[in-house]
Amino acid sequence: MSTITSEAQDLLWRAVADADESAAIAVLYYAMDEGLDEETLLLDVIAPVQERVGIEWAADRITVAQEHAATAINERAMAALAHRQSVRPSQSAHRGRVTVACIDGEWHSFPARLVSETLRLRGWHVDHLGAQTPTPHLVAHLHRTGSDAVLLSSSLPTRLPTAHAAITACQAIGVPVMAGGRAFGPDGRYAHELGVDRWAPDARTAATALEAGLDRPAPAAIRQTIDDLPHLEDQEYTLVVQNRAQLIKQTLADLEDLFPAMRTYSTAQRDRTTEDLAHIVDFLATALYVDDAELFTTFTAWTAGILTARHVPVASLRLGLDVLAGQLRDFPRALTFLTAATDALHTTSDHTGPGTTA
Ligand code: B12
Repeated sequence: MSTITSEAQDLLWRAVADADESAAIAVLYYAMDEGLDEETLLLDVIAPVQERVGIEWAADRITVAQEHAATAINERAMAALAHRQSVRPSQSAHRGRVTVACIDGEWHSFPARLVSETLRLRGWHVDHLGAQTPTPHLVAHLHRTGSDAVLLSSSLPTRLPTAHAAITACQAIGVPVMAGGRAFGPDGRYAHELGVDRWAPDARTAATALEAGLDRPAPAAIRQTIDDLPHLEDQEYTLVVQNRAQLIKQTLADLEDLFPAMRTYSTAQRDRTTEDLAHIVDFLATALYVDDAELFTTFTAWTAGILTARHVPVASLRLGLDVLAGQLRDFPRALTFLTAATDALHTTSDHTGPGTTA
């Protein structure tokens, strides 16, 4: 990395951490005048700074409000870059038309925006649909515009079942699907499992793959979920999703029986504990959907890190998993995943009861 790139990263980080939009834009314009091109600024300056925002939040070194402010400024910074220079002839949309969208329920539009802006710079006409695009509207858009390809972005693994429906719906009308974002796993394993035409780890690789061309799938009847994921036949995923509310309620009640001190929790603490349990159930359901224990174990390890940074005992998470396992005695796959996650968490000796991050 050049000195100017790392300097720009450092200065941009300080500007967004101080919620200083003018300083942020000034850093980027200065770096541009010093010769950094827009793609480098997007992917080697703004993107790493945005990742750092997540790391600092996870470590409890910045607040949620600071994270929101920093993200909002980085979004404006991307727009400022896009509109500073008039499009050069080499950058005009000569390659074709593509659509970039986030899966329904997915609010992380920033990564998708990075992909869109990169493709625009590389000469594509991009329809950027942004966060949580409902699948029927996405399909209607593809029909109307005749997009050459659709690029689907997702950051949260819990959106994978919805992503699967979107992928099959787009392919059924003959539009090739490229997927990307953290939800699909570091090696894109979930994207491949869900039958995408292409997965790419980052915006540059996505652009190169599009330039090489994607084959159009033959329009066909929508594939049934079970065709891609035969393990769903055991109904564990469906039953966990159908009984989600009851599972959360019962786990909370069981925890209160085990730890009467929980009955004195404030409303905020109780809401937070319910939210944490809901995340656990949602990630467990998603692991069942893709039949991958690692998806759940990665999530519980991440949660343990978040709790530790906030001085909440990890024993509370182990306890939640134990109580949930008690309710899922007749679900062999779910039990295997819960056991794997519990084993992976470090054994802690404290038994102070379920904590919350509130
Ligand atoms: C900003 C942010 C938010 C913002 C999003 C605002 C916005 N406009 O995007 C808000 C506040 C809305 C948010 C909400 C939540 N967030 Co959030 N968020 C982040 C954060 C800090 C940055 C995301 C980002 O922009 N990253 C920067 C880019 C550069 O990274 P990237 O995703 O890797 O993108 C590259 C590639 O993946 C790829 N790519 C991406 N999309 C695509 C698509 C295609 C087709 C291709 C080919 C490639 C590709 O190219 C990109 C560029 O090269 C991350 C932490 C992080 N480190 O990423 C958490 C993070 C993703 N969020 C997280 C969580 C938990 C949440 C919430 C559940 C929090 C809550 N309790 O409510 C909600 C969920 C909301 C929802 N339903 O979607 C967790 C997820 C953890 C997990 N186990 O899954 C993370 C990882 C935070 C953390 N460190 O723990 N979040």
